[in-house]
Amino acid sequence: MLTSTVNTSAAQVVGKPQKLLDGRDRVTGRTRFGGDIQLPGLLHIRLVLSPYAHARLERIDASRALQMPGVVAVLTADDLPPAARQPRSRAHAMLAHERVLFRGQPVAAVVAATEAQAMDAVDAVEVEYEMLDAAVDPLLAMAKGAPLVWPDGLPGESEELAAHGAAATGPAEAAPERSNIAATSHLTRGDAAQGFAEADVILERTYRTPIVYQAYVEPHVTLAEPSPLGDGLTVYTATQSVFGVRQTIAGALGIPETSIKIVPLTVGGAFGAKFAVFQPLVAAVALRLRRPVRLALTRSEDILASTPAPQSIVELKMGAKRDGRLTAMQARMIFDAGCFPGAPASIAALMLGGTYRLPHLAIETVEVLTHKPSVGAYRGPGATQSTLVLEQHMDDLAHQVGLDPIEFRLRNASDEGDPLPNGTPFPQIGLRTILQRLAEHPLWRDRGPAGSGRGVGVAVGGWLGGLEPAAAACKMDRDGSLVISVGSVDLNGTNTTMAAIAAETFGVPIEKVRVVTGDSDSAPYAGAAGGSKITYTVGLAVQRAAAEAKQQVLNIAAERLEASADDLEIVQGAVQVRGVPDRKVALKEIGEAFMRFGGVVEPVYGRGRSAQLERAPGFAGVLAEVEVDEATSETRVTRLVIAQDVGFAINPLTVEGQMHGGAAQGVGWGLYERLVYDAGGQLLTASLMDYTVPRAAQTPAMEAVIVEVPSPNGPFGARGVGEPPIIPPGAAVANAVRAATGVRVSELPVTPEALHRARQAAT
Ligand code: SMO
Repeated sequence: MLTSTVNTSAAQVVGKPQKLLDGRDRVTGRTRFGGDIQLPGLLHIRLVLSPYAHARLERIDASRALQMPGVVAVLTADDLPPAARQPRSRAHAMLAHERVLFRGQPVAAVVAATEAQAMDAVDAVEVEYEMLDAAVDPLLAMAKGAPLVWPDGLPGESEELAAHGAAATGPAEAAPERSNIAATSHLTRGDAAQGFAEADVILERTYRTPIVYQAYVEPHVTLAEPSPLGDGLTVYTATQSVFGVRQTIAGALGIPETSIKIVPLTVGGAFGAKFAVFQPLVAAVALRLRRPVRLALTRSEDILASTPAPQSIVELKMGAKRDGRLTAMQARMIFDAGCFPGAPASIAALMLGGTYRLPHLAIETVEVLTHKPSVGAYRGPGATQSTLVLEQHMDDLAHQVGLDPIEFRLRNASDEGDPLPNGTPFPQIGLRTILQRLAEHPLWRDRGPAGSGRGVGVAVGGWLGGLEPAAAACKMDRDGSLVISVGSVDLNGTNTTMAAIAAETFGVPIEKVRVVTGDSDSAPYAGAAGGSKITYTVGLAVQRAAAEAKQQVLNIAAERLEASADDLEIVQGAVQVRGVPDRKVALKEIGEAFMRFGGVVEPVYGRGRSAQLERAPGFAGVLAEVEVDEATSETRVTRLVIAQDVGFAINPLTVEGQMHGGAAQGVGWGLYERLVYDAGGQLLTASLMDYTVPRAAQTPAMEAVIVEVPSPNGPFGARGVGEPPIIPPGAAVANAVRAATGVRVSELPVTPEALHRARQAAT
């Protein structure tokens, strides 16, 4: 068994800043994306999107569209596999059937020779709708008598249950009343009432967090091409999840997974939104027409029809003693899931009740369906919403008990062994270390008195970290260089991290390592690039693969050098006897020995596998300094410090990049970003003119403080780093606004209008 942690102080490659392997191609525009790919005979799909949030589809008349130049087909749900007409999930609901469930839902797919021809023909498709009342606001959607999103039963209910339901529950009157509540959960510990009785201070408030668009640079894009022979197809797609998207397409189309080959494309940003959404539709169209097709959404289509992060409404009550110890939490978290279930309620509950020690807690989560797009993941899903709320509350509680906000957090912060709300104890975590580092930082220490339009806020939050088995391969080439094969998509520099791990483990410079993300047929298994798990899981497999390849090389050299493999080391492209540098054999020589006709040495091909059993949670903390304009109530973040426990920074350059990018998005949560629907379910923010993603001028000067509390299981002690940095900044900014103005805006984002109103109400 290989141990995963090594003495990193002697490391040559890991822990040193490494430029991205594909950085030059990216910045010079040579990288090819899905929109650049050409296939012979490629047709283009454009979608007819529903103008209404809820309506009956009365008639779709494509006759005029079909006569337009270049148009090959106009397809509706009736032309697609049965899953489209009884969808269990958003990805299965390829085109609307009988009813539309949200503004922007795809209703028909127009296929034409060029994109422009398809776009013109979209306008010629005549759709008759009968408008229906829509459930848009989640609280109204929960009320009795609200229009139901699924009047005939929730999707995702097992077919077996539906088929046997009536018999099992007796007469129809006894069946539970239909509602838009898709799921509820309860997590309790101790007795919350007793906890509040023991409290000296109790704070109760309702918070709201917005619907947020993931705002990746590249809108969704997928191509599909039927196999020239047989029933299969190849799908080229910008996805986070090679094997997951294959499974989803197979399920939606009712064909075997093994008849589908997924070729993952370079992803122009994803942040959780690019698992499987439109791929089944594109695959179904390609198979139906037996022609290669592409669907590339425009920005507005992407905002309207993709899967944003859910809105939350959180009723939160917490109690504390005068000495600063928390006594109890009671919370009700309502997530608006849109038209299909899938909100991250359980992660949210775990972080809401797990970040601090709470002797008594009672957390209820409610997932509500509405006539809006079904929600998807967004970097730190659930944990971000929880932290936005919890950390505002903690700040005000600190004021009420009269403690420094960091000191108050330190008195309650969870540590190794403390239980999450589900009873699972935390492994070793860096939360307390981060709080200490923030407390010592000059931005906090010298922050001066609050008020006068300038303030500094603090917040911390964490991510539990994903797990999934993974395999990897490491082969040596003729010249002694290495090729690493992985099945994970490189969203954020992980392939460069894999190269560093392999180079360090094998003993070659990073320039001697290439990393290939294969297609679903050729790549070793890996989970989706999500959950901050690629370095932690695939990285361990790569480390083991490189170690095995190295052992093979040493064994080959041992015979040639008539030495024990244990006495050999790889130095400057050669295997040499330790301490006897002139007794050596070049890696090239070994490569030549097996890559030739009649060779007698087995090829160097190392394999590594991992199945991590324990999570490696990653915490981050933020100090944000803001200035609030006295006249306009506009908030500007002037400085931001982010400290993050990354376990071990295998590539500090990409780790810092993750911290900067996540923090910028976190500022978006706090101050700018919000998809706004009107009462009828019309989206009012369907362009980047109306939806504010922080621009450079709105992104503060940042300082990244890398904290390294090694994880026992990650390669070189690494933890996942992707999600944590987006989690605390929004609350830190809101707390800074509170410090600057004395006013708490409990509904995010803190817009100038909201802050102005809150200030007026406070005077
Ligand atoms: S939100 Mo994710 O894809 O880790």
